[in-house]
Amino acid sequence: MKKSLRQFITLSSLGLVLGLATPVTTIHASDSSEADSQVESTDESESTSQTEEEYAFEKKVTVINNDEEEIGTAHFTEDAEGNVQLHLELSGLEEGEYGMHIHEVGLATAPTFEDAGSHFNPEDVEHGTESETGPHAGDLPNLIVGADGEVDEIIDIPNVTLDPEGENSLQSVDGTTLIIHTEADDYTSQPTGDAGDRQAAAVIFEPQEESEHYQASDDSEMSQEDSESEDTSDEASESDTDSAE
Ligand SMILES: [Cu+2]
Repeated sequence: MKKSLRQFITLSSLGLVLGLATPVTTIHASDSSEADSQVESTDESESTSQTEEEYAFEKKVTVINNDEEEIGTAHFTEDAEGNVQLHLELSGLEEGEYGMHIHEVGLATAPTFEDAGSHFNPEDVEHGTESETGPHAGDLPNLIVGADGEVDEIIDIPNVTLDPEGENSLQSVDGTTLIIHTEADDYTSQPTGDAGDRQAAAVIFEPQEESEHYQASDDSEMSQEDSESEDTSDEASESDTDSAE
């Protein structure tokens, strides 16, 4: 009994010693861990974007062809300095050189993609890098597709932003669409570079509610699919009127 008591005392005094010692270390520990966690937390918020290479903004969209088949992705990114890039990964294209632009409406209905409108040109200048006042903000270099039909390219887009508050923002009221044409852009012909028809497209940003092009895409799809629920809501509104009477 005595032994165990002594052991207890020894242990508890040891604990005291440790207990005395620990606050000192804890202060250090908590100080450093706080500092660590602060660094970590700032790191974390940065690292979320850091994993995406510090993108301030990004938008990844699916590219479709005239048959509405998915042929790849277009990944738009903007770093903290406002440098916008497009990483284009496509497959199944025919070998060739094709005009490529960002167009001014965020709609792309196959097969023609005509609803994407004209080139994105918020500064109202001429088309093409070889024009006097151009190029359009949405003008891009021709896309070169090799014999394998694959594209894996990073393209700088110098005169736009993904920042909805910024100038020449791709998040414009009418939205924006990436279009790949069937012919090469000659960089001079007005207003389109004589790039032919449209063989592929990717809506980058859809038209916003205040746009005349706004289609409430998801909702309208929903209501088309759920015509039953539309009926019910009609009934509900009818019964509302009934009850109001
Ligand atoms: Cu175009």
